[in-house]
Amino acid sequence: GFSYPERLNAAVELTDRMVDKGFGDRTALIGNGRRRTYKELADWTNRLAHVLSEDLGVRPGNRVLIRSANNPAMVACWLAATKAGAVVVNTMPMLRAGELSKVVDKAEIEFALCDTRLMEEMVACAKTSSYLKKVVGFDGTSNHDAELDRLALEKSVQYDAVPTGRDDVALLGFTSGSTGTPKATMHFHRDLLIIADGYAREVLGVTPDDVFVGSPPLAFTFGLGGLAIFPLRFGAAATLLENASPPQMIEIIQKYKATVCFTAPTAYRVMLKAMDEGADLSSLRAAVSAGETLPAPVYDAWMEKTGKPMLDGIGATEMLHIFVSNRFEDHKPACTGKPVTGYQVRVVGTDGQPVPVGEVGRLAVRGPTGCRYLADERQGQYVVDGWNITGDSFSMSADGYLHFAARNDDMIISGGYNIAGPEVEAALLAHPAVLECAVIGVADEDRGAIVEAHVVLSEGAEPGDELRRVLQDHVKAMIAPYKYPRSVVFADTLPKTETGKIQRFRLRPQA
Ligand code: 3SK
Repeated sequence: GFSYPERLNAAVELTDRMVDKGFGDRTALIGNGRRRTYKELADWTNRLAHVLSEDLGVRPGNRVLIRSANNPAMVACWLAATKAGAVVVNTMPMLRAGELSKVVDKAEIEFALCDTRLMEEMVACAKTSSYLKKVVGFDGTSNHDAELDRLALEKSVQYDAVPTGRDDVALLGFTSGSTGTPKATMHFHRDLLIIADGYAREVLGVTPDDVFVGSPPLAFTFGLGGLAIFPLRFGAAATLLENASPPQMIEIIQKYKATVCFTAPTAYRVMLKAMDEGADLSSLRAAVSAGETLPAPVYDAWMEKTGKPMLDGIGATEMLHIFVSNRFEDHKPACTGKPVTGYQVRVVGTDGQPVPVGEVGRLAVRGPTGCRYLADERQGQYVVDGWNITGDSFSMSADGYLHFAARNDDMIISGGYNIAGPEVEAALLAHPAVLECAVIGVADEDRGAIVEAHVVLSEGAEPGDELRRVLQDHVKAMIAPYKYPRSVVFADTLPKTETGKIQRFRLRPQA
């Protein structure tokens, strides 16, 4: 197990403690054209923490919202608020006032730290909120040209961080949920370190020489772990991109010789293509894929081109980070791997009991992190007898490997058959004409539902009836023919969340 002192402030461990351990002169963060050492980051966050405690009046346990794109200033604000004992809610820059209000109301947020470039919607939210007391701007470009930065410059670089308990709440991870009513999971100070000391140490073997890059927003726990907590816990460097498109990530990988990448399969497909055109990504030693299931062709192509496995993993905001993963020394295509040390998993039926080996059921997990929803009756559905029941269907092989089947709401029942939409997607993606696709079930009088594929074509492929038939035959040849998409819709783009997950529900006719 993991053991931490009773008094633990995770932000201190990631900054001042790293300086004490001798990492002061090493690079911690790179972003917006600047590089910060661990000493600079410790000083910066201490100054900011003074402002929060003394000028704004943030008290331990107060909730503080941070609104920003991925940049060093956002990391500094998160660490500073954590040092001040606040409970932080990181939010994505694209949220509108109405969405921010839902978050503010749910978490009863009193303080907001907002990149001045994103102030408009924050102010609109504050106008209607009965909870928000103060909104303060910071300069996301790190020129220290905003109120929070100006106040911080006056402060000491020494700060006595609030001696929080290891089981005090440090972070609220928000998920929108399929109904649109946001849910917030409470995570403790120790949880923030467990994901590093578990997954990042055991699976990735992070060292101080690593340089991280990636696309998930810091507002999403996948990004906060992968692009802030993991590098900072081990004295490594994180590069932060405000708009992490694949071309930008490629540029950063080449410029800083990045070694660990966190992103989703779609971005890796673009990187594979770029490698064909001469991009040099040879510095990467770890390519982590999560958020969407990793199609076997992407895994195969990466393996062939780099000689290294792409590490597919599954996590959940409710669990904080990845709890099942492939390993460098143990990996397979179309397989999510085995539980990360400390976690146990089982595949259960609707009665909550384990299903036979090889059968599809809901993935249940328990371990050192877990779901504690803030004031939400859905807690009783998510955690049953100590098991966290995730939203995904998996099967488990006799030797304990987990294989993704579908998100629970992506199972299609057609003509009496259970068809996992992602399996049809994986077959379609194996065809060179298909760049991206999403498979849904649409109502059908005869069959109850039919499989419908929404397909974005690769450059040069011609949409039309001929290609439609080619793709249908291709699927029939790859998997059981009854699974083929009876309807194929050609699309320019697919609806996605800001974190890159395809929103299949938005393709469904009733949406
Ligand atoms: O797969 C996910 O959705 C996820 C969520 C939170 C943290 C990490 C991951 C991979």
